[in-house]
Amino acid sequence: MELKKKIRLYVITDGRFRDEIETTKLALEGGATSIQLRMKNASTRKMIETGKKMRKITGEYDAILFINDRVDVALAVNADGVHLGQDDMPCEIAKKIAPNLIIGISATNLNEAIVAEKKGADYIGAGSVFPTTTKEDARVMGIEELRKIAKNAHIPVVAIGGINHENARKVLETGVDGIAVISAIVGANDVKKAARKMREIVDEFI
Ligand code: TZP
Ligand code: MG
Repeated sequence: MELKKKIRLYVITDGRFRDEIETTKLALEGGATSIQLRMKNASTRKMIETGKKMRKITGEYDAILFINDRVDVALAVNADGVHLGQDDMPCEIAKKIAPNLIIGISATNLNEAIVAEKKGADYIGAGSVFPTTTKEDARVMGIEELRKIAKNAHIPVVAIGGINHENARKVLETGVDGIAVISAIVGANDVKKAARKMREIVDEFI
């Protein structure tokens, strides 16, 4: 299946809400199509250990596994891809080191999205669409900037930041190819149900 289809419901782990492995299983059962391992304060050893387990589970669901920030960990656990922010390893270097990894780049505005595409990114993570408390330094771009990115990009665009079951339709209407979610799914009491409900919304559009 092409990347564009596989990123339509992209769930990102957050140990502050729930254990990464439990999140992976429940989100996939609910219909997530991509999972990202995001561990901001873990040791490399712990990240690899967790990523390996996630590799096995995502494989069973034919879902994509991304690793946040770390090209080395993505290679070590045989992930499908890596997600890099504006301060992480530059896209062109990551591509050289890991030519077979899918590379996602974060963009907080249209210009960053255009540059990411030029540098060879495979998809764009566009956000934060709405205010969020999950990422401390998140910059809010709003729906109109997101719409511009969705319209101008020639690579898949995944919207991120403050997306929940109430505002997801507004996000999907911009023409993005997927939504990335932390708190509205990982922070829910019933992760599987929250993922399923979100997948139903996504399926109305994509
Ligand atoms: N990047 C931009 S906003 C964000 C990240 C990782 C946090 C998304 O979390 P939530 O809880 O879905 O707003
Ligand atoms: Mg990063």
